[in-house]
Amino acid sequence: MNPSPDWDLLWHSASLVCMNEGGAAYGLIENGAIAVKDEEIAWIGRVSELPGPPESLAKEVREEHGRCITPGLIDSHTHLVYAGNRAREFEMRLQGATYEELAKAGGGILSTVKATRNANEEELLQASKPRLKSLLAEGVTTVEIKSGYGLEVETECQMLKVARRLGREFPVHVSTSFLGAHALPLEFQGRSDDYIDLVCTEMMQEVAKQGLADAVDAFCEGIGFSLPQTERVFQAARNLGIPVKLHAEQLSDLKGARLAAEYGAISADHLEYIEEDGVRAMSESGTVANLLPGAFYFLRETKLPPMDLFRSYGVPVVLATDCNPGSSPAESLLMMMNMGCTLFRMTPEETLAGVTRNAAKALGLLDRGVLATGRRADLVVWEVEHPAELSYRFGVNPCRTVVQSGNIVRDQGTSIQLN
Ligand code: DI6
Ligand code: FE
Repeated sequence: MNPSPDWDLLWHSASLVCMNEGGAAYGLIENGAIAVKDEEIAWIGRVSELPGPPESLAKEVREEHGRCITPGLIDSHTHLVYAGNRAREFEMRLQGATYEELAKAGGGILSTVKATRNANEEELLQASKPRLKSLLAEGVTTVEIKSGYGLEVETECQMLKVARRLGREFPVHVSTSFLGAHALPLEFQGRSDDYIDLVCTEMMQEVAKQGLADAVDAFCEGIGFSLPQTERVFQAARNLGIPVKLHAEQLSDLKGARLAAEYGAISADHLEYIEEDGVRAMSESGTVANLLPGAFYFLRETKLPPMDLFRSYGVPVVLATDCNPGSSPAESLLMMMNMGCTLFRMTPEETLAGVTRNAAKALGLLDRGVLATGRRADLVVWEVEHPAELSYRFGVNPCRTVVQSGNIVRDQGTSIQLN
């Protein structure tokens, strides 16, 4: 006989959407039960296998009447810390200007750099909070946040400090990426190699010294940085022992994904223009494909990322919001799941894997992303009967309860801990 377990929380009579690989679709356990103790999942299985009557097993017991429970959602690519917005630029694009033309004319990313440099730490924090809150309301328990709108030592550090503060002030795990190589600041016009020198030396060293970056990212693109410049950024990161990832093949095929794979990148992101050689290299290095349908949609792109190649080479596919003021002012990961299906022809199961199990891989956080004993207790109870409903409906939020690291942080769709 099992000794009577002393669990903190127990949910039962739910459909457990475990998202583990290799078993039933979605790793589904019907009429399941899941228990949490401290910060971990302590038990998971069928109600019929519980070691006693549910009420006797935990301090708090909830019957879920067939609702779905998934792992906490993971938004693995955002630029949500920034000041200002680019609604005027959106109007200009709708009148015919392209994203690249605006960038070359000193608008685009550089206009957000101006606003972000002009904000102090508190203003930047206040501007970023509503965006994070929107994500959390839909069951996000882990979020990645990049720098890249400072492009000078002090403001890059300030952005990453704000990201870390958000992680302390809200019930969410924040993973940070240093994106100093996002755009060329005005004061370095015509001297992009000199700017990359700064990124690779003083800027990255200061970020590393203060422990502000969990990864290093770069924008390898005609309007960003070249392949050799990107490689210098990766070298500097390698020397400091920081993992790398890359914005690659968003608007053209510069072979960034292949370079990222050579450096063992955890993810390559966007990838609309990637070709088979890049996908093969990613599969060999275990680099995951992070697709960003919000940017594809908002820039009205037409070139689709090659889903069939990712499938046939076994490259795990991830979905994220890319939340940023220029190419994806999106604050809903559920919406990205719907777009993953409608725009990228992903299956609902692939989209859910893309914001759970595979998104955990994109951040190198292997303690989460699936429901299994011993994993971190990040989970969401949804007001849905089948997991396909999560990507099927759009513009609605069926999130009912969120548990982050073993604590109930949102209940019945209302915030109980957020300020
Ligand atoms: N690609 C993107 O889609 C974002 N950054 C990048 O390198 C856009 C950032 C912006 O336009 O502000
Ligand atoms: Fe991005």
